[in-house]
Amino acid sequence: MTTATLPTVHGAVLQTALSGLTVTPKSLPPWLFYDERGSELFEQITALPEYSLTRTERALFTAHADEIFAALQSPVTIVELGAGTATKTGVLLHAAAARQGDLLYQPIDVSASALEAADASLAGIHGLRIQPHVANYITDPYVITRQQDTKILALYIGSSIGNFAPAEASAILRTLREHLLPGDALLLGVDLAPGPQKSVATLLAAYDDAAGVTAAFNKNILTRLNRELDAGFNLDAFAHRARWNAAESRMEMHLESLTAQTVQLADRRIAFAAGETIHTENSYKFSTDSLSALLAGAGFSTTHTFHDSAQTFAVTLATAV
Ligand code: AVJ
Repeated sequence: MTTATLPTVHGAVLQTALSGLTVTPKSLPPWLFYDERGSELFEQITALPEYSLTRTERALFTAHADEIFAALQSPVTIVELGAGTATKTGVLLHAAAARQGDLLYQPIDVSASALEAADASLAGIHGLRIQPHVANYITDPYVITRQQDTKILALYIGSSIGNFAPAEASAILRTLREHLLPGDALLLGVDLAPGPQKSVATLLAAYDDAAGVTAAFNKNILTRLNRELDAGFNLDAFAHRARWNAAESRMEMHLESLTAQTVQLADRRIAFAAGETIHTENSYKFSTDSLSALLAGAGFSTTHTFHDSAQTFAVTLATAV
């Protein structure tokens, strides 16, 4: 693994922050959440009572792993977009390695340290060979190793795709599809929209938990800009806000300026009106129909959809056509 990309990160953060904060409405992209502290806070979010996505997806993997690999009818090599520390992936890797004796796993992530943690935590799986790839799967070209007589199963799980607007989500899947051949597969995990058994209130609580971990996660973006760019954000002058946007079927996170204030950022002074927000995240919520349409538009056809009984989360297996 290489850390050669690190020196450019500072420049990217500055450029991203300036371009997001010098326009109206203000926004910062969610990738800025995931510095070391932010990644730690996200891990804490996944264990919160209000945030069921991670637990539900893991339970779906546990319940259906054998069915998933049986449906593929062939040995596979597993590729994962945005693998991170791959904590949930272990369930799937275990099942696949047990079926086929040996398994090549190709996690792709922008964070070399996360991939090192993945490597360490998966070391116990018998027959597993890990080939990590440090890359940003959105902006960088990436490579998938194809083994003889083996299908590729791509994983894009954790509702990661939910952070992207429909056009971008579709582009991510189309780029992935270009790496695949007909008969290869995609396993996509997405959070579902509110419905008869999933209230908007439940969703709001998942993004504004009682312990304040999500608030800390959101505000950490300002801490990061203070540290890395020597910006002058006063954390007490901003509040965490979570909103359900029904028209767009998405949760939104914002940081609301509690007063009129100006904040120094590099050579710019950024003015905030009282009540003005920085939009930091969209988290799109899907229906089975919107999901199938997204997949079909990118060259995949849905073969199996697994969800929990309350229909809060879905894991979809799709074939490249
Ligand atoms: C990692 C993008 C799936 O959108 O639910 C958790 C990130 N944001 N709490 C999500 C997140 C607020 C998470 N994803």
